[in-house]
Amino acid sequence: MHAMARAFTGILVALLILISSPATAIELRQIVAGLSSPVFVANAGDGSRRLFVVEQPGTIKVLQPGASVPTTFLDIQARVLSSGERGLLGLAFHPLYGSNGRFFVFYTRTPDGTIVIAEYRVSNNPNVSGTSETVLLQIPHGSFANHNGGMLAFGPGGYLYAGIGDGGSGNDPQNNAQNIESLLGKLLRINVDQSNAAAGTPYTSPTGNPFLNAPGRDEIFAYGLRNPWRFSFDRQTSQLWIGDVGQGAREEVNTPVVAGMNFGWRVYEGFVCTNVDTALCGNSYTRPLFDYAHSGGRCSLTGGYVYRGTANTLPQGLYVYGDFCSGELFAWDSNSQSVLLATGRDVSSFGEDEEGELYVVSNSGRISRIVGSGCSVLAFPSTTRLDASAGTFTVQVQTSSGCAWSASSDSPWISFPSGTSGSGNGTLTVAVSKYYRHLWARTGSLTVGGQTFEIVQGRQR
Ligand SMILES: [Ca+2]
Ligand SMILES: [Ca+2]
Repeated sequence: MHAMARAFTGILVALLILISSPATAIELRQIVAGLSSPVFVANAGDGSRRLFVVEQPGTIKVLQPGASVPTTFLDIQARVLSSGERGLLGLAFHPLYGSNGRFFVFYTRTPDGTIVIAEYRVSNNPNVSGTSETVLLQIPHGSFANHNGGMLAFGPGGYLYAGIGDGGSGNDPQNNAQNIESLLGKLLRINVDQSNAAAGTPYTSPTGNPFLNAPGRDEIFAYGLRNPWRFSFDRQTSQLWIGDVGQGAREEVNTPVVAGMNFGWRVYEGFVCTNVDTALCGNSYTRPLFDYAHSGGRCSLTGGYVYRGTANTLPQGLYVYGDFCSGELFAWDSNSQSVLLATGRDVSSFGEDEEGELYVVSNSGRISRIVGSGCSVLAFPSTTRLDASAGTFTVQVQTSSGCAWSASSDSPWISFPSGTSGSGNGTLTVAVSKYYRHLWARTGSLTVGGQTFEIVQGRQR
């Protein structure tokens, strides 16, 4: 037995697995309930501090600051084909909405499921929209009901971006996402402040779009996407974050996004080759920033926002996103994923108010604001593996408003050579002693700022 243990010594690796338990740093404060399949919430950026809720069957509701009962802003149910992944899916207010009253919607139309991106204008009543529409884009999507995409947002330069799904079914059977003559499976970018008389469109495709004056559709900004349901721009840096919903294995987040990037679907799902086009697996597609697997009930990523709120509910610069199936809210801190909160809800979308505070949309009818629960402290592992049986690693601690934090452990083999407490953002050094009975793994726990991590050291059996 000892001989066998020695034989293993040369290849033994001390595995460190950090599993964050639901953090207690945030909680959800319900602001409105009883909605009909809400899929998005947005602000108009006009200083009114109102929130606008998109209901999938085809209405937009407006909620006054502090109110709990919304009123109807726009009702286009008669135009919308809604069921499953279809419906009224997206809304974006023009950057100058406060003066020009222009806003844009994304829906699947009745009766054929064609994707429509259309412009509306507010009426003389600021809480009621006009009902006439100007159609900008119509993208046939009649073959399958799923993977419509649905996000609209204005980005740098005042251009409108739209996320379009691959056309549906499994494995993108028409290979739309890699076809630059199709608008399916793409991120589009258009200028809605100019029309193109020659092309007969009420918009132009901006300089810098990769296929302008070249083969490929002029509206395309990036491609190789499966179902970019939600994307957002960091309101401080303008960096674009795309949440691309995966198929049966991997959910992925793509950032930063530069014109002409090909994110690899249907050849790649996350970092994994799908083997749908095995010969193409060696091509150099743009890899995601990160992906995660379908485990623990996770199955569909809901892209979110980089937190820049004025209330310091969360650390500045944290990317907050979720999973529709598991109901978890996650944070990405630039190198790892942490569970912020297990909500148990069907998280269909996130949204931002004018102050940059974040909201969680539950498809079953509620919208809640993410609020701080006392001091907000988050801890992120900077590594998940140690290659020695004794060693140190660091945990990055981020806090709101300089909150104090402390760390502890339940195991004598876990120690803190640089101390167990701090205030504000900082680094916690954790040491683990050599584990001699390394045919077996041992488990301890580490608590930092109220979050508990499980540490497993030694061989996994
Ligand atoms: Ca072209
Ligand atoms: Ca990809």
